[in-house]
Amino acid sequence: MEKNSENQDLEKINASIYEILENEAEKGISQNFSDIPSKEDGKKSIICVIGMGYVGLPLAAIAASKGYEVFGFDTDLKKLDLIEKGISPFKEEFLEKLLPKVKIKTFHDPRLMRLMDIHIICVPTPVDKNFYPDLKPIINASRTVAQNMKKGALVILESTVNPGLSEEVVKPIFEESGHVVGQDVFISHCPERINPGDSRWNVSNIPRVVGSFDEIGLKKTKDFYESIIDAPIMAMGSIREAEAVKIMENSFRDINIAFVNELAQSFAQMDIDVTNVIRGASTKPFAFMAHWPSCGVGGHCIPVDPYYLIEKAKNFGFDHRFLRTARSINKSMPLFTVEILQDLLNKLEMPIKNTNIGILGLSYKANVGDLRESPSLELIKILKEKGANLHIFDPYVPKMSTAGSLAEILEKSDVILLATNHREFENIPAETFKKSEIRAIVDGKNCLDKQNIRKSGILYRGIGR
Ligand code: SAJ
Repeated sequence: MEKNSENQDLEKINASIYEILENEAEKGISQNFSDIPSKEDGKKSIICVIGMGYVGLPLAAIAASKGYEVFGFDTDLKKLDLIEKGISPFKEEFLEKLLPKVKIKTFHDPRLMRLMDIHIICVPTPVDKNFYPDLKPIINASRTVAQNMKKGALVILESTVNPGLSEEVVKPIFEESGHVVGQDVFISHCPERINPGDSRWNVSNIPRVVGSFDEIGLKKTKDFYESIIDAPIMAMGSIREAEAVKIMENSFRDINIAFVNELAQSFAQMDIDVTNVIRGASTKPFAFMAHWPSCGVGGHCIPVDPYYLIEKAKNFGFDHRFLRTARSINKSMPLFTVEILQDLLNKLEMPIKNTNIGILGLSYKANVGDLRESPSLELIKILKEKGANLHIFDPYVPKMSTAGSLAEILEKSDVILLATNHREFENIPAETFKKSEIRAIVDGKNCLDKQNIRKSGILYRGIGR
């Protein structure tokens, strides 16, 4: 593009930006941007976080708490409205404490991105029904930034991607918009490590790894994360290595969970309580890391990320059969859990059909209300197909609960299937179940009091115990 037409374009964009500013401010969607400190004021870089979810919002909040001017971009206006008011759109202790104390300006007109120095892409990386990675969110976000950013900006991808994605997908998008990577734009990857519901580890204290296409991008990125996170930031040898770290750490977890899930299935035949065996193995102070069997592996990370590597390796003709096997074992756990329930009902000479079965927990993990890939959904699907009369209670997902309280679901149920180890369910006393005449319990997260429940005359089975 010749210089003068580029300048004309710049003028047009700059002019339109201030027009947008007025409109957005009028609509009340965004703060009045006119008080944006320019870089010359000696202020820190202006940050744009794309995707105000579990990953982007905590990151935006911590950057704002460290004095950055932070802008949150999302297409969900309702979410932006809540964030503007300092309200977290989802239940997350760390956020609910920090958000009211910081200022995150929100916007949804991408042309404002020209005002910003660092763009951090935190959009989801789901897999489709065939478990093939869906890159649309990343491609759309990258295009939006590429078409609206100012020259010299830093772009950091936090979303989980397979090794090679930044080179093969993201970089070309910026080049197509006329940016020379390493000159007009610096592109890096810093895989997210958010652990929802964790009261100890959060975005402010979890170590990170960063990778980039060039030294300048690597330094800018490392400097940025070191300025907001009180933990080591490790520079990887390439952007591809940084992408591989996240995939590896989550595949490691999926494989280890599959290992104990397989043991749970075999030890159950040998009358061995696998959770006691894991506790025993955990007394070894080195070279062992406990994982626990359960009714299934859910969430937007562990059951999803291995597919990125499985699919990527296929391009090179490599079959990650170990990863695939682990995935199939973990995917089989809901059905294995229903088979345990069926065993107990057979002992009571009760069919699944028309029996009142209470499902405790919908969320994929304890103390959060997140249904993504939750095993509970698979359990409900299987039990519905078998004609069960289901009652559901999850205090973190009231909208999808059919019972309004624990007391209510116990009253309505003959048998209980615990699918999420929320703190509200852990160690419910045996007499509580007894009083409600519960006849059998399947403990999908091995968190109930097996001994006393059995002593009270209720049939009890856990996963592997
Ligand atoms: N699960 C088991 N057995 C286990 C651990 C988990 O069945 O021993 C199940 C959980 O019930 C859940 C699923 O696996 O359904 C995933 O559990 P998770 O604890 O791994 O929770 P996530 O999905 O929030 O995973 C996050 C991940 N963090 C990132 O991807 C940045 C993961 O890397 C962390 O290891 C994990 O938190 C964590 O340690 O809690």
